[in-house]
Amino acid sequence: MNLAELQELHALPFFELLKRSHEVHEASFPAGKIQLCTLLSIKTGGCSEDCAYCTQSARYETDLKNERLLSKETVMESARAARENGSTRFCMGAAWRGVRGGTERFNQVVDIIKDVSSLGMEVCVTLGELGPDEAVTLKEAGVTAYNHNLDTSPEHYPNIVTSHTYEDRLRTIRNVQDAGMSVCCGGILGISETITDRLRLLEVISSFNPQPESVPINSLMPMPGTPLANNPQVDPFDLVRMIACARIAVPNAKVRLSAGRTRLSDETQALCFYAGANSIFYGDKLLTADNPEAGKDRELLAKLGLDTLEPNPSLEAPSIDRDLAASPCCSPKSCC
Ligand code: SAM
Ligand code: DTB
Ligand code: SF4
Repeated sequence: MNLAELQELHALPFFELLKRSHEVHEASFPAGKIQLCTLLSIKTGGCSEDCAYCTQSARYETDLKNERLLSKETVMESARAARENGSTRFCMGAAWRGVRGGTERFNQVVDIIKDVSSLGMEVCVTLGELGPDEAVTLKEAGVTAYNHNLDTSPEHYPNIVTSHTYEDRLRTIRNVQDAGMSVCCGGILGISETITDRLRLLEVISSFNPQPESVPINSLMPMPGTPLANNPQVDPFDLVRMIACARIAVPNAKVRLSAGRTRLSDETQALCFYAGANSIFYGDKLLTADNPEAGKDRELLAKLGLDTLEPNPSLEAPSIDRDLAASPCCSPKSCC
């Protein structure tokens, strides 16, 4: 979808937008099913990058304690617990600029992934920048999806991150797609962006070939010590509108209501699910930040009569549309 189409959608009366996005959702997914995903930070803090929202950047003075890469045993313990608690996707995040084949840490992560992928859950990792060879290695190790967010528009990105570029992010996404992994790519609201920035993000994401398999929508959790620590909370209606636009722009993707749920009312979350969100991070912790308690989420889903999505560990990446131009992942005019 192009920017003009997205702007037209976004400007609809709230309930008209919700009606349309709900129809798209019903056409693409079984009614009333939410995917539960568990996140684990396998390498916390000390990151070289300067993402202005992130407590894991080494550039800011935050309360976060840096940690080494977790052992395989520790990760497996969390992964087994996640499966027992009903999660069907296990996402491992590392605070790195990226990974390079042949290094000790890459080999260790690959070894961890091989074991986690034997548990029958979808395996998602987010390790930063990847080259083509690293992407193939991760695919072969059993990764189902690679999370690499664009976070905002190409225009606003340099205001938020200066240590790598939007182009770098797009290159990694292309490598992930070429290796046959699904792409998980979304954004973050509340980082001083305009509505146009949000819609430009959706314009870029919706022009990927293939479109991403999942689109996480995060709301800023302001982290003391980071440049965005004092940013105001996102208007809940704006969050719902963004979810609805994402659902329409990327109809077959799981739209994940991601960071920031601790500050949302049950009613706002219910509107997000109606608008097309069908996945959440489940468990008391995200990477470093708080998430609603699992019991509270179970209660909310039960109150709304929502069920959970079955696991699909053999999830195939969406296929590339060969009839479209062989652009990396978005057409130059809609991107950078
Ligand atoms: N280092 C990897 C990378 O940059 O892709 C992976 C981890 S990074 C923490 C993954 C995503 O988490 C970011 O792209 C951003 O959307 C989200 N995120 C990070 N800090 C956040 C915060 N304080 N509030 C909300 N979302 C946040
Ligand atoms: C995504 O889009 N959100 C998740 C996951 N992908 C890796 C991360 C949210 C991080 C929230 C801040 C924290 O826990 O430090
Ligand atoms: Fe590092 Fe990722 Fe945080 Fe940026 S978002 S500082 S790359 S961990």
